[in-house]
Amino acid sequence: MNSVKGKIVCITGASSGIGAACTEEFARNGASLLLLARRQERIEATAKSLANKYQVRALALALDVQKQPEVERLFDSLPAEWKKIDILVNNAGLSRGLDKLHEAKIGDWEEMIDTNIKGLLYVTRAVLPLMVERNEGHVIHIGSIAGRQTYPGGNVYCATKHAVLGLTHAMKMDLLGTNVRVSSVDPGLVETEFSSVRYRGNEEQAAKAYANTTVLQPADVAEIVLFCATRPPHVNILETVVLATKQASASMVHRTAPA
Ligand code: NDP
Ligand code: 8X3
Repeated sequence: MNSVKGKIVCITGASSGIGAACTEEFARNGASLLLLARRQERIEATAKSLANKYQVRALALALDVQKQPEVERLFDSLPAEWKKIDILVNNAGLSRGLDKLHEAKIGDWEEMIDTNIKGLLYVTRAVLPLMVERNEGHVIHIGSIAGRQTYPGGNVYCATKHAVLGLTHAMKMDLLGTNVRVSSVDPGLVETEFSSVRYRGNEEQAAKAYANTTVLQPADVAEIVLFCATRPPHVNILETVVLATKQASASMVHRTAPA
């Protein structure tokens, strides 16, 4: 096992769901954590609590990954002791709506593309050059089963996650000859705020995604992210698909009663 103790791990979207679970998992294993998200109070509280609980270093900084100049400024102005990022977890992402393509709101597309593709690229572009220069590091994307299949109304969200998988493969080629690793961890349904965000706070609608079945929990995904990060340096897990036992594909979920 390649320990993450003392390594600097930067997690985008650390304020909720999978990102928050990754934060806890890496802290439990002794990493130093750079937490990024827009909801600063949340990540500040998490940073404080993890620092106390696991005696690790944790820094929380507000960031909207859609804003390229802000992304660049944040990484440029990191304190010296935080600049050497060993592991970047590109987790920040969202979906908006499940409208048919010909009925969807353009603004929803912009938000998903700007966050899930462009945001991921902005952060990666800011962090990766130093990894390449140091000839070490690991970028882990949180993709999705939606990056391999589609489902009704998933159109643009699925396209953004297909892009993430494509970028993973492209980066692997660009990084060939360096020791920098890249992985995509692609889960199916995970119980987080994702559905609430998709339905803009309609909790009744959101709950249906996870009703009458057993889906993955954020910690299930975080364990896999840690597993990828802790392989020996010569091992690069490129892709991982993880589904709940009760999910067979992006659109097939076994439920005990109609949701
Ligand atoms: P959550 O809604 O619980 O978490 C999403 C996180 O992304 C939040 O911390 C949010 O922070 C952050 N985020 C969203 N937009 C931005 C932005 N513009 N700038 C910075 N941070 C942002 O959902 P999940 O934990 O489920 O989602 C995490 C990732 O997992 C996403 O990429 C999602 O596509 C993917 N995924 C989710 C699955 C699921 O079923 N839940 C399955 C497969 C993949 P804040 O709002 O504070 O900025
Ligand atoms: C999130 C899970 O099934 O809504 O990527 O696409 S799903």
